[in-house]
Formats: sequence, C-alpha cells, structure tokens
Amino acid sequence: MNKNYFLGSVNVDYLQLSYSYDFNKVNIIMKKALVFGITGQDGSYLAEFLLKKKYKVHGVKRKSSSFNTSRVDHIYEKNNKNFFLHYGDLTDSLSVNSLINLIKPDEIYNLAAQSHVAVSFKIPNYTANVDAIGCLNILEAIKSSRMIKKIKFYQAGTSEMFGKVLESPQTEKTPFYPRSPYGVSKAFSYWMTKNYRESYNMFASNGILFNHESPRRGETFVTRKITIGLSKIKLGLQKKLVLGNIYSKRDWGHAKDYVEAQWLILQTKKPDDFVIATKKQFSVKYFINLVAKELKMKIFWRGKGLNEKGYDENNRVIIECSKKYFRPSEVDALLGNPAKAKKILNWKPKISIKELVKEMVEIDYRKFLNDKKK
Ligand code: NAP
Ligand code: F7E
Repeated sequence: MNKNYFLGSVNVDYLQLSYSYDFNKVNIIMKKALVFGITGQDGSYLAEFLLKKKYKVHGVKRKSSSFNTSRVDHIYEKNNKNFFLHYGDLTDSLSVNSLINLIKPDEIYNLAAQSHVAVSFKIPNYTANVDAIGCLNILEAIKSSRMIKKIKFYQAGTSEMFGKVLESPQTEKTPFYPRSPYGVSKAFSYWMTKNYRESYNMFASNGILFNHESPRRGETFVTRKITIGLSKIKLGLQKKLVLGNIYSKRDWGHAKDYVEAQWLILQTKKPDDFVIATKKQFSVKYFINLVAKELKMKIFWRGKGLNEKGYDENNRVIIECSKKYFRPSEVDALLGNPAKAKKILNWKPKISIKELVKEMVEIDYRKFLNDKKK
C-alpha cells in the first residue's frame, strides 16, 4: 500500500490531530478521550469540542438521586455513536482503574472536582479527597496500566493556587500561596502531576486556568448568581440579590475558549504547564454593572464596604452585601499572563467579557421570561 496515496485519499486536517493511523490495518482509528467531570461546565464544552475533532468521547458521571446530566443530554441525543457515559467516582480508585483499563484512552482530562471555593471551607476533607487524592488515583492508574507511554493526561489546575498573590500578573513561574482547602488540594494535584511527569516520564500536563464562565456555569458562582438574580429582579420574580465581597477582582474568560486550551495542552510535543487567562481584571461590582447595562437596568450605588447597596430607579434596594457570603480567607485579586500559551500553543482568548455577559444574560433572561409566561 502506498502510504502517500492513502494519506492523500482521506480528507483529514492533520494539524487537528484528531485521528491516529494504523497503517498495518490500513484504516482510520478515532482517538479516544476519557473525561472525568463530563457533567460539569467545562466537561460539556470539552465533549462538544472533542466530538467536532472526531474523537470518541467517554465521560464519567456520578451516581445521583436525581438527574445530573442536563449539560450533556443534548450531546448524547446527537452523537450517541461516539459519546459514552460511564458511572464512576474519582474517590473510588477501583472505578478509576477499571475505566482506564476498559476504555484505553489516548487522552485523559481530569476536570472532576468539588470546585466551589467557599464550600471547600465547609467540607475540607471531602474536597481534598476529590481534588487532591482523586488526581493521584488517576495518575496511579495510568502508571500501573500498560499504557503509561500512550496516555496523555491533563490536570485542571487553577489560579486559586496563586491565592494571596506574590506577584502580578501571575505566570507559570509565580510561586503558589493558596488560600482555601480547594486551592491547597489543587496545588497538591499540580505537584503530583509534575512529579509523575518527572519521575515516570509520563505525558502529564497542568493547565492553570483563571476563572471562566458561561451560561452553563454553576448557579452558585458569582457571575451566574448575578445574571440569574438581576434577570429575575428585572422580571419582578425576585426582590433583592444578596452577595458577599463585591470588591474582589478576577480575570474572567469564556469556558468555550478555555476548553480549546485544555485540548491544545495535550497536543504539544512535550508535556508542560500553562497559564490560561485573558490578562484583564475586573471587580465583581464591575461585572454587576455590565449585567445591569445588558438588561437595561439602572443601578445607583450608595454607601461603602459591607454597607454599600445598589438601588433601582424607585430607590428600592436591589443589591446588598452580607458577611454570610464572605470566605474565612479571601483571594482579593487575580490576573493571569497567558504569554507562554500564546507562544507555544498559539492560544488566545476570543470571547470578550462583554460578549460573555451578553450571552449569559440573553439565556438566563429568556429562560425566566418563559417561566413567567407559563
Ligand atoms: P464544575 O462545573 O463544578 O464541574 C465539576 C465536575 O466534577 C462535575 O461534572 C461533577 O459532577 C464532577 N465531580 C465532582 N466530584 C466528583 C467525583 N468525586 N467523582 C467524579 N466526578 C466528580 O466545574 P467546572 O467549572 O466545569 O471546572 C472544571 C475543572 O476545572 C474543575 O476541576 C475545576 O476545579 C477546575 N477549574 C475551574 C475553573 C473555572 O473558572 N470554571 C478555573 C480553574 C480550574 P456532578 O455534575 O455530578 O456534580
Ligand atoms: O467567586 C466573590 C467571591 O465563587 C468569585 C471556581 O471556578 O474560579 C472559581 O472560584 C469572587 C470571590 O469563583 C459572592 O468572594 C462575592 O472573590 O464565582 P466565585 P472563585 O472563588 O474565584 C476559580 C479559578 C476556580 O478554580 C474555582 O473552581 O466573587 N463573591 N459575592 C461571591 N462569590 C460567590 N460564589 N457568591 C457570592 O454571593
């Protein structure tokens, strides 16, 4: 068989690396990805992204007493030949092992986590079991499989590892100073991933992703809490939105852009660690104002600190702050420099914060408008 003839006869974009070729069998084998955390915000976007790249996507879902697949149900309906869901849990090393050995994936994405920073103070032990030991369970399973050379591993690291930042903007070289059980657990996983790479020559890479949001963001994270809260206030379905620290600053991107970076991180020649961010920083208060503008609502701010309140045109309080939502230790300001990702991965964010807000508001407002009409 003439290899060149074969290559020329199939219409595949080699730069996309979506296929691997088994020339002995002279057929095309689709790459297989195993995604822990498939039912989450990033998992659902990553699944869509990988399916477009012609991967077979296997996702791990947890047993739940109610439905927990709403973010991926539409994917299953469209792609059920290439999209598979398996029961499993990151804290259950037996299930992690058996899934890896059953699926024999080319790439593993560990997106599974107890990902809420405030909640991690309430359940630190559980958070560490999932966010720290869970990653170790995957690394050990890869190491003890016969696929240590074949499998590429992505670990979902976070800007929360920088915590009380030691320099700004933060880069891959900035030392960590995590400020929550979540951040500390993720730092453990970061170092374990690096350690397994150096000790066993594994293809294991860390993304250090700054905040990224979308209409699929969990409803208790601040951006989604704001888009839902203000949409409901505008529609007369809610009177007030109660928040915590509105002065903290974050570097917010769109989850769609960030899952592309996760994939690119596994397509490099050598495993490595990358900061993924926009290099733009805004306060929670600024985000509220953007959402209000999109909803054509006017907010008048009065007072200072914990007593600062947002009023509507009729002088009614629609936003106030409560210590209830403060964390025992806060991360005041995060700002990432994605220069390395730009240089090596050719990655840069495409969606601006204004476009992100527009999309989130449109979807949340329409949903509650439809609910109201029912
Ligand atoms: P998310 O929406 O909270 O999704 C987390 C996923 O993990 C869900 O599918 C969840 O399942 C699953 N999960 C939780 N505990 C598990 C366990 N014990 N075993 C198996 N699966 C488990 O998080 P995300 O925003 O998509 O973030 C994805 C990853 O990136 C997380 O690791 C997060 O810590 C990290 N990260 C996120 C950001 C961000 O701004 N979004 C930034 C940096 C890093 P259920 O659906 O059943 O709960
Ligand atoms: O808080 C403040 C809060 O919970 C952002 C996770 O995806 O990104 C996320 O963690 C800021 C904080 O995200 C409320 O104090 C004010 O300063 O939306 P958040 P986070 O803590 O930055 C990182 C990168 C991750 O890795 C995490 O997994 O907003 N804030 N008022 C509030 N936050 C919440 N949740 N609720 C409030 O009412």
